[in-house]
Formats: sequence, structure tokens, C-alpha cells
Amino acid sequence: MTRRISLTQYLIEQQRQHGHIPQELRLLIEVVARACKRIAISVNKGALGDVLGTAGSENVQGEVQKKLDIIANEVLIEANEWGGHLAAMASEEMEGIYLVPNRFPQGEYLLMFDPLDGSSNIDVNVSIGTIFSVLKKPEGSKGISEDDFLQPGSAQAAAGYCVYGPQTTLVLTVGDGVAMFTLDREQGSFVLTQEDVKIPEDTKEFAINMSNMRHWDAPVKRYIDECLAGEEGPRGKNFNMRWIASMVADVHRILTRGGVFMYPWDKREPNKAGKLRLMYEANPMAFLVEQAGGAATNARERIMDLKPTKLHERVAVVLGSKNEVERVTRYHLEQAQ
Ligand code: AHM
Ligand code: MG
Repeated sequence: MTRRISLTQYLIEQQRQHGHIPQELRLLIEVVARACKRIAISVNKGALGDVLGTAGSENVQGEVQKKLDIIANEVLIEANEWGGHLAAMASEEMEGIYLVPNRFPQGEYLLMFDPLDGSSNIDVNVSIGTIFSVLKKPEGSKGISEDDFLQPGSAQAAAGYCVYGPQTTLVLTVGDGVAMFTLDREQGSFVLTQEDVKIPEDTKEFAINMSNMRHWDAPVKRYIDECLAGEEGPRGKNFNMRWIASMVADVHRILTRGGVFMYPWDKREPNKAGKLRLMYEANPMAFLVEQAGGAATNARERIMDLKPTKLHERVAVVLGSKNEVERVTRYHLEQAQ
């Protein structure tokens, strides 16, 4: 019989063998995973659980909140606030940071999340997910403020996502490669299904919302034009395209079979760096992708080197197979010269 390793067992073994998962971090990851299981149950209920549709409110970014955005946010907060492993949390769905209430012990970690990524896909029964990023509270900081969260992605202690698709899969890094766990619904536990995930350096598949083509900057247009030219073009090969409109699902495909994902800056809202958020979307995905041998830039610089200036900062994103990300980045840097 194949030996099945649960997430708990995996984390304990990692802790014993490599000693790089402190006890509090292990607890944190397990609690996040437990919250994801609860979110998965709500997602699966769909119309039967009255979780579809809009909630009639807007988040800080001016986006209409879906019922599931709010449910997932509450589940993550409730699950994480009492364990003693956290000092504070921040979320796409909350304007300010959420301090762990005084009645609970305070821990060393800061947790950030996009509780339900791919909101436009909720009601149409397409894969969605939860993204999370873990930072350590800066040394010596007593009261926690938003500034304590403004650390570059390279400081992340752990990051991951859970994709609610045909299977519910939790994907995790603690800075030592990427592991995937599939939810065994009968047992109610996440089971290790892939270790040492690697993204191929080359690819023939790109992901971008093509409907924005007329708003793109020249280097993005150049890159996509060359892909579309196929075998007869400068790349000498045919490319395929996918766009799920759930970053979690697009990144999951890239971690599984390679590819390049782009949400670049465009002329629709020239003052915004991009659509996606740096701290709880781009950074955790960049950490996972780099840990799997891929690359992640804002089309010019490494995403994880960027020093955030605010919690809900936006960023352009190019990530996935290393050679393609380098090419897109090079086209942008050449333009700047
Ligand atoms: P959300 O966090 O409000 O769901 O927005 C993020 C999502 C990403 O998951 C996805 O890549 C992108 O927005 C899709 O945007 P678009 O609808 O412009 O294609
Ligand atoms: Mg999102």
C-alpha cells in the first residue's frame, strides 16, 4: 500500500529533518489549511449553501464584494486569531490591518491573504482559491502597525495557496521547495501528492487577458505578437493560450506544466502599476514560483525585491517559466534604454 503522508506529518518531518519550521509556523500553516477546508466546504455547497452572488458592499479597492469573499475572510480570521501564533493579519477584503484581540496570546507572525481569489469565477463554477503570505514581525516592534507589514517578498517565512477546483489542492513553500497536498474529503485531511515541484524553464503556453491588447505597452505587445506568429515567426514555435481569470488556477497550471502568466501595467488606468496586489497576491505567488525554479518580475525587477509602500499596493506581474519571464523582462528593459 502506498504510504500516505498528511500535511501534519509532512510538517513535523520537515521540522525534525531540517529544523526550519518553527513550532509556531507549523501551527500557523495547519490553521490556515483548516480554514481552507472550511472555505472549500462553502464553495462546494454553492447555491445550496446560499453563498453565491454579491454581498451588496465594496472593499477598499472599490470592488464589489461577493458573499464568498466575506465568508472566506471571516473563516480565515476566526480560525487564526486565537492560536497564539499571530500578531496581526491583513486581507484584500479589509482596509486596515487586523490586530489579534487582547484576549488571545500574541505571536511572532504576520499573516496576509486574498481570502477568495478569482471572485468573478465564483458564480460560474470555475476554479477559485485562497492565497496567503507569512511574514515575521520585525524584531523589537512592540505595538503592530501597517508599517510592520511593509517588508519585501524575500522576507516571507512561508507562502501558499489553496485552489478550489475539481480537486481542492493546497500548495506550500517554507523556502525549501514547493509541495502539493490534495484534500482527501473522506478523511478530511490534506495528503501530500507532489514534492519538489519544478517549472520547466521553457514553455509554449502563455496566459494573459487578450481583451486588453489595445491598452498594452509596446514590449508586451511585441512579446505576444511573436508568440502568435508561431512557427513562421521569430520564436520558431507555436504557442497555446490559457486565461482562467483566477490567478490561483493559472499559477497552478504553471506549477504543474509550465507557462508564463502576465498581468502587466496597461493604459486603462495608467496611474496604477497593475491590477494585482503585491503583498497578498504577487509576493506569495512569486515565492512559490521561484522555489519551483521559475521567475517572477514586475516586467523590470524581481517582485520579491520590491519594498512595499502600502498594504494594498498594486504591481505588474510576469511569472512562470524562467526563460520566458527573462525574455519579457528584457524587452521592457531594452525599451527603457
Ligand atoms: P480578485 O482578487 O478580485 O479576484 O482579482 C484578481 C483576479 C486574478 O485572480 C486574475 O488573474 C485577475 O483578477 C483576472 O482579471 P481580469 O478579469 O481583468 O482578466
Ligand atoms: Mg485576488
